Amino acid sequence: MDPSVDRIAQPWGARTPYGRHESWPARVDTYLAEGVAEDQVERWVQTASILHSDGDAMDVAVADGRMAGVRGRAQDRVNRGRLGPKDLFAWQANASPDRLARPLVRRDGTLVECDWDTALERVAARSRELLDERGPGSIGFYTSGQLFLEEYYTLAVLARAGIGTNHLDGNTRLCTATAAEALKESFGCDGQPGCYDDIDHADVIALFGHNLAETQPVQWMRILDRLEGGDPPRLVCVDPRPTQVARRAAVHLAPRLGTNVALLNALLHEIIRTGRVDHDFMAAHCVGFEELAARVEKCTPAWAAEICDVPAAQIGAAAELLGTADRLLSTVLQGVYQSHQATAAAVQINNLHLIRGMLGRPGAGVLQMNGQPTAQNTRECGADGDLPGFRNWQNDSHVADLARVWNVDPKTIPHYAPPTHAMQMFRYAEQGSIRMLWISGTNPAVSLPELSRIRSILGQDRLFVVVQDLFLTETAQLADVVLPAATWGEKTGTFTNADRTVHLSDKAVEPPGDARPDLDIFLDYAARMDFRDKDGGPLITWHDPESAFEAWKRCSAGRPCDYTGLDHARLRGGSGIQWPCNEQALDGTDRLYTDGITWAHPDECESYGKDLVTGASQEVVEYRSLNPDGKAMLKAADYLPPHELPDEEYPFQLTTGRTVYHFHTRTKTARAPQLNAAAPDVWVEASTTDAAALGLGEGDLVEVGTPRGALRGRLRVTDIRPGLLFVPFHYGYWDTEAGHAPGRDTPGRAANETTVTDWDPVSKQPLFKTAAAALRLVERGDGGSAPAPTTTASAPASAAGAGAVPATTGGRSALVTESADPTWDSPRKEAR
Ligand SMILES: Nc1nc2c(c(=O)[nH]1)N[C@H]1C(S)=C(S)[C@@H](COP(=O)(O)OP(=O)(O)OC[C@H]3O[C@@H](n4cnc5c(=O)[nH]c(N)nc54)[C@H](O)[C@@H]3O)O[C@H]1N2
Ligand SMILES: Nc1nc2c(c(=O)[nH]1)N[C@H]1C(S)=C(S)[C@@H](COP(=O)(O)OP(=O)(O)OC[C@H]3O[C@@H](n4cnc5c(=O)[nH]c(N)nc54)[C@H](O)[C@@H]3O)O[C@H]1N2
Ligand SMILES: [Mo]
Repeated sequence: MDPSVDRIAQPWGARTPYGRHESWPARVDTYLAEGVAEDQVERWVQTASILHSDGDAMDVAVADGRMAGVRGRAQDRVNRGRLGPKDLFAWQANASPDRLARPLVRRDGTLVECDWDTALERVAARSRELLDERGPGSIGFYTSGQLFLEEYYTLAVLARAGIGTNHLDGNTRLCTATAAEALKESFGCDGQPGCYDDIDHADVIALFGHNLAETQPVQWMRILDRLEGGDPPRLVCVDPRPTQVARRAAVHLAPRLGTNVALLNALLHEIIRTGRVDHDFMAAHCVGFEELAARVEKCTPAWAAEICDVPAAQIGAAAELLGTADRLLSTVLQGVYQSHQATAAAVQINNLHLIRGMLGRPGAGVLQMNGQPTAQNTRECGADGDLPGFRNWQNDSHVADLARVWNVDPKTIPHYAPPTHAMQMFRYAEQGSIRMLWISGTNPAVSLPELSRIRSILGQDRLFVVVQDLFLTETAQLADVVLPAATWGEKTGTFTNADRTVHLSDKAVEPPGDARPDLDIFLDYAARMDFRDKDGGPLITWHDPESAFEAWKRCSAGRPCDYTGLDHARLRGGSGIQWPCNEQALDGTDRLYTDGITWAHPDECESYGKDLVTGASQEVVEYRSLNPDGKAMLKAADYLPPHELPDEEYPFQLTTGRTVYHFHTRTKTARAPQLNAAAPDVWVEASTTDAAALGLGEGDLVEVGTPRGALRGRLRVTDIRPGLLFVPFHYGYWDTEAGHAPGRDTPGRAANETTVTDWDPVSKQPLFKTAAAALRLVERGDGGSAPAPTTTASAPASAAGAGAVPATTGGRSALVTESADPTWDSPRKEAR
């Protein structure tokens, strides 16, 4: 019998240790709903997880026409059969009784059910009116990192060439805009250099602002397995909270919020000072070293220690590890991307790799991570603020090439200015130049900063709001038209994870009621709008996921994200495959830049770069003089203090983020009983020192206030650095007793009631991780504890003593079978 593990109590399951340069053993995780036996499963349908950017491959069990469980796919390169807690349990939300089953339109102030014809005709009619009266700039699209490739591509074509608007962006702006921007700044083009297999080969793994244990738990299992095998890697963790990553790190640096650039400049300073620089690599592949060396010359560890409040000796110890690594793997995520000086900091991590020549070899790579499962596709397909196929909006020949693919006049594709970013789109809606906003697969009434402002923007009469979702979310409640979407498991399509692995997700079951796949909704709208190409033929010539994928292949041909070697049939059965995949690389490509920098030439690059302080776009002339031969660019940046610093009224720093059990605004994970129970409500983390100073204890109801607003939650006292508060951003109000938005006298519980409308000047990614806040007692907890997990970064402080807070467990309903597969040797060979 294979062992069963409570995967709420043990999110990472049992260990399968392996040594450096060995291949990661398979372990197949299976969860079947209570009462369903394996022989009752009628079919297993191939897919991958849609609750983070890892792309954990799995099969969905179907019994009686319904989803009944999931099982990891041992043959997949990404997870070798393992699944994380959300992968295992969140599929249950698909069958939730409150799924939207019929379109809704607003009549006399209330949303009422209608048929598709009525709903889509209303959207098309409003679009036509606005196009006539105000032009394409009055229509905006705000999409997601959670739809499928085929859907984004269709949306990009209909918005950019059909409507002709420049206002199309994704919630990827909140998520991986900085990842994309940092890659463009350093390598001239988006595209993840490294891959997950680098975990097998690295001797030092550095995680910058990345709580991998909770946000990509399966790759954390891989690191845990290496930590218990031969020649384990040493970890460097840069995170102000005591995450599981921090607890296992050889060096844990816990800087003040917003000081990443100071810390990184000191690390670069030390590496250069100690001569641990690969001059041959730089001579062959980089420009800008002298400027970088000059800029960090004064950035000693002692200097950074003051700014970051981290001991200089610890900075030295980290520099020693990074400087002497034989194969260094770095990962970067929201502690950098959503913090102050986001792009400037992310670029310094690229610099670290470039000056050490740590690129393009097994174990030597950088992962500028994605967050959302399909954010990569939003970027590639041009459904975020970029042109499809990583084409450069400032390069007329790139625009002409796109126009050729779409058979439209280049003038049809807006490229007079950078594509509008999401924060600017909301500003335009606020100011009244955008009059229609079509929101698909995202819940901005919980996930954007400064929610009172977002609610008032979306609530305006003059703004026509379309929301395409699975549930009547906080955002959908503010819509004029609500379109019920089919989701993962109910539709077929592909998506690409953070290491460029493309997975197929097949339809397993029927969607509820009249809900339709996002692709069908976009195609129906395009047909109603009768978008035409320059010869009068239909602009959009495809009609289903497979033909949409084929259309995308034509657009990606010859581009860095080349999909021409892939098709749906090839992705069925084996492992996911990494792009570029074409005639030259039929089995896909593990790593980019194995043979020099490929996409930075002035004629090829996706971007001419930006000023790291002001964000101003550079022109081709500047780019050509800086980088005539298309090498990697070392771009230096000075540290600048965060805009909002603690003061007397707001003495704390506040940051926000995630827990392993929940996904975003919890539309799925709150509807999965095991996940919901593990973290049913919001909480506030503070240090033992601060709690003692304020006379606060575990479980007290506290209020966190900033100049924007306030939220209330129970206090969890942890080993977080003093002066810092943390609030998970998962909790909106749809499932509260009130069920409606907080008012002036009823503080909410969403973290974004408090966050600031401010963004990185370069990537335009909002700052969710740097604010000043006040903390006060509302009501004593009477010995109860906060609804915060004990298994993760929110574990009670060590000083609290074991047993003071009940441990997070899942019980019988969270038991998962973990089967080792000793026969499994090389999944990659098997798959190809
Ligand atoms: N369980 C779970 N997994 C997820 C998601 C989810 O909602 N739940 N969402 C997915 C998505 S879309 C994303 S974007 C990723 C995000 O994944 P992560 O980036 O790993 O998650 P966060 O919790 O947002 O932030 C990571 C860490 O940044 C630290 N941090 C905050 N401020 C700073 C700072 O100024 N400097 C540094 N160095 N660190 C700082 C925080 O303490 C936190 O531990 O997760 C993906 N995976
Ligand atoms: N304070 C704070 N705020 C943050 C962050 C933070 O760390 N702190 N992180 C930011 C980040 S990185 C992210 S990615 C965002 C996430 O923010 P959101 O994107 O707003 O969060 P989700 O809850 O994932 O919203 C996705 C919506 O799409 C719906 N949906 C799911 N699948 C489908 C589908 O197939 N079709 C359609 N049409 N709809 C679907 C879901 O029901 C849900 O309502 O939040 C950002 N906001
Ligand atoms: Mo994200």
